[in-house]
Amino acid sequence: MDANGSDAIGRAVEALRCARAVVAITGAGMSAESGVPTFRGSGGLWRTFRPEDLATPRAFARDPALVWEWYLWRRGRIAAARPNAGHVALAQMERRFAAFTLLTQNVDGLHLDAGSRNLVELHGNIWRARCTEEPRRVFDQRGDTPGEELPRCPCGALLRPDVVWFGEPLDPVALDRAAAAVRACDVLLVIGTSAVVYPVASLPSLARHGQALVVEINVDETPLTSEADIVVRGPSGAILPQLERLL
Ligand code: BV8
Repeated sequence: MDANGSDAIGRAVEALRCARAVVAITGAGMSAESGVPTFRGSGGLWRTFRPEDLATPRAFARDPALVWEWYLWRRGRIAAARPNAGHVALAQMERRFAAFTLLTQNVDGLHLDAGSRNLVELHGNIWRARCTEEPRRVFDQRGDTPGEELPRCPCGALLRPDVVWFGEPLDPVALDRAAAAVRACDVLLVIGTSAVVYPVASLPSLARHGQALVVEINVDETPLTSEADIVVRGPSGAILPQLERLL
């Protein structure tokens, strides 16, 4: 693990300058400076519920109205948010490397809004809804005004947020793409994630079994910190533009 501060930034820039393939994994901390609440950090979410209590199929089966209320409230917070300088820096980095893949756990769509294209939304996207009977029927609800009734598919079945809940598998194609990119990369940036949600939290060790150098960018310590080669302590909205400018 590296000393913090400018030395860490210098070493991260040096590693990136030599890299052909770079992967970035992002979590809720990436959007904190856009005003989107994180899950487990201070400030927290609207209710004292844990995501594990609301973001599950069982919670939806038990009380779909409560789960939709939570997601509609989150959509309201996200609709007011704009990509911050960290999102923009990652979109610019995409054009600087022969291979750059952005893997996000975030469902807020802010990486897309910032212009990132080689992007894998591993936990889905809050602006989409899908049919509970025909999962391939997906609807973009960005800009929709929620009605009084719970949203339903033309087939009559309830719609649900098109995100991955706890206890649900990630899309195997997306996960394979993520694992392949991580295995092949020279530098893995792990940004704004508490690194406790699996299987995404297992990706950094996959990178280290390859030849990758792991750089953690976070305001706090996480279970990954002791495993990272370089630890840059600070807000991603400030650190990422600094890294991008120095490349
Ligand atoms: C699955 C829904 C299997 C969308 C979310 C081992 C292996 C496999 C699974 C498990 C396992 N152990 C346990 C499990 C089960 C579970 C799990 O990991 N539980 C945890 C809690 C222990 N995993 C699952 O259930 C996964 N499914 O494995 O299925 C399977 C296989 C076959 C068949 C059936 C089943 C599904 C995981 C996805 C769950 N869905 N959300 C939504 O509503 O958003 S996860 C939820 O947490 C969000 O998606 C969020 O993105 C994610 C991770 O949180 P973070 O992004 O890290 O955010 P957090 O607030 O925690 O941390 C923010 C960080 O940012 C902090 O470190 C903070 O310091 C930092 N920060 C703050 N500000 C800044 C900053 N950093 C930089 N700059 C700043 N300004």
